[in-house]
Amino acid sequence: MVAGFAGLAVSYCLAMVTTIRDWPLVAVAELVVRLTPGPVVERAIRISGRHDKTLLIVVILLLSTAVFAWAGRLARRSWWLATAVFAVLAVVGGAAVWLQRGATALDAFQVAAGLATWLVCLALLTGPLRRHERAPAAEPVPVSGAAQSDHTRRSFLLRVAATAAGGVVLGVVGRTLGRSRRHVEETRRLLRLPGVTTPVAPRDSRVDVADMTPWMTPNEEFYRIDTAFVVPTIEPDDWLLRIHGMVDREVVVTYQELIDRRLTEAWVTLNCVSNEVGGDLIGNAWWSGVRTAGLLRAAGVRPGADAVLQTSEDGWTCGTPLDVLTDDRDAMLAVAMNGRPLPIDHGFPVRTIVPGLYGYVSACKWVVDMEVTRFADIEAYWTGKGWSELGPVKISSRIDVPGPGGEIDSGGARVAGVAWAQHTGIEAVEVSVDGGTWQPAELAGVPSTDTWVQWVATLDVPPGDHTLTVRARDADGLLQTGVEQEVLPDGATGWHTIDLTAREPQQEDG
Ligand SMILES: Nc1nc2c(c(=O)[nH]1)N[C@H]1C(S)=C(S)[C@@H](COP(=O)(O)O)O[C@H]1N2
Ligand SMILES: [Mo]
Repeated sequence: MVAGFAGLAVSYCLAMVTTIRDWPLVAVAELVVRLTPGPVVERAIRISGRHDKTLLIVVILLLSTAVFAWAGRLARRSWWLATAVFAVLAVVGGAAVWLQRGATALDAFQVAAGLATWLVCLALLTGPLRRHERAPAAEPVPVSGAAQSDHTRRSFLLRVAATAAGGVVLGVVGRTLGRSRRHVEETRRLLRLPGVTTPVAPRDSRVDVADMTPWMTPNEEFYRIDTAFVVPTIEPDDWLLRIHGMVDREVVVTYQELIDRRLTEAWVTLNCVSNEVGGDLIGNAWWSGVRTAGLLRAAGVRPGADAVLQTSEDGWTCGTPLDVLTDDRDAMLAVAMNGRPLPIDHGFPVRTIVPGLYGYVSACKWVVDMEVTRFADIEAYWTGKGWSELGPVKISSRIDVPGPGGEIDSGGARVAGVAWAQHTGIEAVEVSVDGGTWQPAELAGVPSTDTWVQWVATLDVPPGDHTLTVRARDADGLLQTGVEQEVLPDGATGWHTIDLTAREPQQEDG
């Protein structure tokens, strides 16, 4: 039973901390309600009154307890039988979670972690007991039988107490953190930000190719990278940004003061320095925020400074060149992403966005502190781990359609992808089949040089297996290098190449 509760506690804590949904046990309760015929549900509600849901959860908890106890007894005979019982419970929980609206892999992970806890705790708790029971009574034992039995009992009770205490602690932690996350999520949902507009992607920004990546990345699909196990949950009313260091006067801004300033809105493509060639750690969004240039001007930057050390509420830091925060680009303290207040995972309530730089040197989420300083005097989170101090993005291009190993029609198929060189812009994209001559691709439109651009090319290839390679040229005339370099220390280089198979086009019937 204790092992069972520990597993429930783990899945509860994970659900509370990582999502705003309820935990797997409630998912099971919802599934039960859904599978129960309507009249029965109505009757149950009439009998139990407003407490129907609580009652159902209590019943499920009691039933689970009975099953846990039963599994424990089975474990006495065979460890595998007990494992099977827990596995069945996990499958039920997993199915219930999976059938919820918008379930993700994260929800499945809670169930998996719960199952793992069940098995580990069961092994830890019953192992010594089973060994003890199995020891033939007649066999001479080094210590007297009674002492041995005493020892086993004591260590069993200690393990039970430790496991139970761990479960209780996890429950309390999950409840506390979960409550603040849920509260912040509520505030965020109700937040109305005057001046934040709904994104309208430029009409010519998309190439007309089936299954092509959307030009605007929806918030839910935007890649996420951070070092936070538990993301900071900050109420806008509690948020403060301090700008200090090599400035004439320290500036402290509240959230209200920030959004009362003039808002800037721009399409900016953000990508991670850890993005491999052909990788998907990149997204394009409509950001609304306040330009950092004005705020830094208000603070009065002293001569000699060349960097801003940004610190997140959770202590993560990045060093950003001062000039990119003060020149005429749309470097901003963003409060909205794609027309909605920033998602918590993407930095709510305020994060920095700087066109032209990788995220690790610029895009501080949950930003609360900006210290104007000198690169020579600081070491930021990733630069302390071997990553480059400066992180301008590199010219890159990617093939999206077809996917690797995909199929196209021989003799005239459209292939497509994206290319980016933020704040410089892409001038041309070229493709090559089987290492042959480079042929120009057609580019879709862009609102500025700060976003990726979609490209499309028509291939005329004979049936069979081929490779397709893409490369881009930026607006300064610089050609994307084919030299392959890994992501460390300042971003991968090399041309994206995929294998594909060309087939005879299917003859249309009639
Ligand atoms: N507070 C905080 N901000 C952070 C990071 C982090 O670990 N913590 N990671 C950075 C990195 S490496 C990237 S690529 C971007 C990713 O932003 P996203 O998760 O909104 O896509 O955030 C940056 N900002
Ligand atoms: Mo990153």
